[in-house]
Amino acid sequence: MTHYQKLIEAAAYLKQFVQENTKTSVILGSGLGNFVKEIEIVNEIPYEQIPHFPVSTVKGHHGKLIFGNVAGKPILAMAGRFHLYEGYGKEEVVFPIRIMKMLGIETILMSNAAGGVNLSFKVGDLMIIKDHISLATKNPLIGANDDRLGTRFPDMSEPYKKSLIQKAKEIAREHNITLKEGVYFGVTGPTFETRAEYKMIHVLGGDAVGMSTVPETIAAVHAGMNVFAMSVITDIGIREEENVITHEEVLEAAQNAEPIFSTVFRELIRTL
Ligand code: R1P
Repeated sequence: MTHYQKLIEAAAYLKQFVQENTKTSVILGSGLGNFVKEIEIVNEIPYEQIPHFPVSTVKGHHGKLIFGNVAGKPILAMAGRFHLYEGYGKEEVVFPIRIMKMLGIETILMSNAAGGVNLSFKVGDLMIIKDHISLATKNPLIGANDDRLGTRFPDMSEPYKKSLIQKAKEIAREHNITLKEGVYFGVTGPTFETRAEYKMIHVLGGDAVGMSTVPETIAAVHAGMNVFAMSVITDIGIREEENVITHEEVLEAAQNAEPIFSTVFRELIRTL
């Protein structure tokens, strides 16, 4: 069965759960699953139930699609995403993104836990992703292009929609929230970065580094969808002192920042 046929089958199964006029989806990163408290849930579908859908294997990723309402707007939320380091191929990592397109989603709000590379960042900071560097991760569009999914050579001059970034900044001002802004450097993981790698990422222009989001954004842009993405800075790997990073610390830092993150996402959804 081709990738496209699998997408069609999964989308056909999910169509029954999609509320009318659902145009926005949310992807919840590591430790950010508590955003589901903001959702007035109508349906929850575990990934195992969805034909051809991968399953979440990472702690802090719940593994279900949630259909519901946030701020009175119908949304689709992915509580748990897929990463290349889990052993998934590029088509599996972006499978949900393409399903979203088939279900009528126009705008995806993505989140992730990321390591701080910008020396002015602190643990718990929220960073609007204004751009990304994809060179150290796998481009999901490598291989024969299926024109039904998008064009062979997608433009990437504005992967993260400027108008959405503008709205997020206005929301932050209104709620007295400080948001950083920067470039997300995508890697495959699962190893956290070495000191030398942190330095290299810094020199190359990365402000934060993480193991997700970039392949998803590329697939979303390929499909003609709008993307807004925000990182929670969960550790500062670039600092010189003794600095061991664990996934448990990443989850804890993300959970601590989650209420502020949730405010931004909820209020952004309200405007869409
Ligand atoms: C490492 O702690 C994990 O947290 C981040 C990294 O990418 C990695 O998967 O997860 P998300 O990007 O899914 O938030």
